[in-house]
Amino acid sequence: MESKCVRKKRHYDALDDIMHNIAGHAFSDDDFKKSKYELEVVDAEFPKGVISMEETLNNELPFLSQPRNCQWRAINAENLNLEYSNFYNEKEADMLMSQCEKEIIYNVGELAKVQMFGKWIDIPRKQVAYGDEGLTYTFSGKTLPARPWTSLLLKIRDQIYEATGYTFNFVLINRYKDGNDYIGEHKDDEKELYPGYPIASLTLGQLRDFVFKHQDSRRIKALRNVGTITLQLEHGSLLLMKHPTNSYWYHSLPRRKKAIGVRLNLTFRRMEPSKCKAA
Ligand SMILES: O=C(O)CCC(=O)C(=O)O
Ligand SMILES: [Mn+2]
Repeated sequence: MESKCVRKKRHYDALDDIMHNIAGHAFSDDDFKKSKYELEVVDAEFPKGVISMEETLNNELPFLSQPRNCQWRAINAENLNLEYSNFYNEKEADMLMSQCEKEIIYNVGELAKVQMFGKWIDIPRKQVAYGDEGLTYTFSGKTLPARPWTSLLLKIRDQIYEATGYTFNFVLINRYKDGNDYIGEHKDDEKELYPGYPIASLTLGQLRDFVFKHQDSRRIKALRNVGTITLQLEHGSLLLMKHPTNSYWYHSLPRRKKAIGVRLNLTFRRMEPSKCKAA
């Protein structure tokens, strides 16, 4: 009879195959719960001495353990307080992007819809949240549960901490398959966000316009004209959105038909666990 270890390893390999081959698509919530449960069981009983995901990352993406040597550029306007850096170089960003494309599992079904004008519609991009257990994120009538951190996401989060001193317990990931996918004007001002804490936004892939509009200048009958600020967020870049930006400025990633590549964006956030709604 097959030993318990061999059975566990076979099981682990099979899960690993699924995780890597479906390349970020189409897991249902049931699949997710099942695979999470099984991975936990397998991890807990897996024999010592077998190469772990952590070691694999250290071998394949060694730069994830090396201090960043990045220059920060301040971008300021009235109540707009941003810092920008080329956090990962092009080669590093390529490797990170391909690893994210292999392992990030996006929401499907009900979790991929939002309520607008009383109707449920598919969001115009793919989205998923990862983070500490029990954290959720509620926007446009939808509460997203955080999936458990992966080793990769934890390493990126920790590297941002090393470089900035900011600690995050949650990351929201958006995948824009091409320039038809977008995110509309909004502020990141949800109740569960820790008040006044920065949001760190890591971009991988296609260069796209990222537009800031002051709340007083949005409508046709705007109160006044505070100039729009358009940034082009580069592959591997990190944008720190600091207080009080999200109290005054809306941001968006508009449609750009000519942009043909995939863009991933990871916004690392600090949430207040007591303010998160149950999923
Ligand atoms: O894709 C981006 O750069 C930003 C995404 C964003 O604003 C959000 O998820 O709140
Ligand atoms: Mn946002």
